[in-house]
Amino acid sequence: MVFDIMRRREKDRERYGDRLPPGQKVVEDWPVLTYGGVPKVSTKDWQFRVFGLVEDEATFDWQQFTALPRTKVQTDIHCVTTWSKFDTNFEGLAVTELMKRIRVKPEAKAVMAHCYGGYTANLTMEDFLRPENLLAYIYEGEPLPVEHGGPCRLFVPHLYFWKSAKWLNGLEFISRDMPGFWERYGYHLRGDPWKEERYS
Ligand SMILES: Nc1nc2c(c(=O)[nH]1)N[C@H]1C(S)=C(S)[C@@H](COP(=O)(O)O)O[C@H]1N2
Ligand SMILES: [Mo]
Repeated sequence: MVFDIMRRREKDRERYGDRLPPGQKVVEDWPVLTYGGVPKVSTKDWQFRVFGLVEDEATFDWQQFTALPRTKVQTDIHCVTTWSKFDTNFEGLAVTELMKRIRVKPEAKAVMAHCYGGYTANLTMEDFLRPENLLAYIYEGEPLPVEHGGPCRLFVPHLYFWKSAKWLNGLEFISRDMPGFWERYGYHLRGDPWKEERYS
């Protein structure tokens, strides 16, 4: 019931204090939220492409990609559908490490994440370049489960989790911030959970 849910959120807020963004409740499980089907891509066929406003386009296969340095991040995640999950452990290629290996043109102001299956999500350069952001392929020490975006997903934990595009297969550098898939359907262009930037 709506009233129960609201009371639970209030309680969680009291219990977890400033760690829980407004309007969120804490879950122990990890819900799956996917629009449409789950694309099944083996690591043998997987490709990741960097394109748009870059000096040289680049494509990585799984072997090349996973040979790059690996970073571990432990942090909380927040979904716009009001669940938050504390202390998740993700590993993968840090965005900051990827950026050492590509040359982005100065006019690039934003990034569009592209996925197997056609999903997209936009980020400003500032939101993209944060040190905790990953191209994640390990969760709790195991390969990222396919329903959660395996082989590889974007991981941008300071924004609502719809920005963490699953089944990532490309990053496109663009000259201005533009709406991705959910943003075109009324989700906020940025999605900061602390400001409750849920819908626009
Ligand atoms: N490719 C793709 N990525 C996606 C989605 C999707 O439908 N397709 N859903 C987004 C939404 S709305 C959320 S809340 C999170 C959910 O991730 P999870 O299923 O691993 O919890 O993935 C995001 N990334
Ligand atoms: Mo979501």
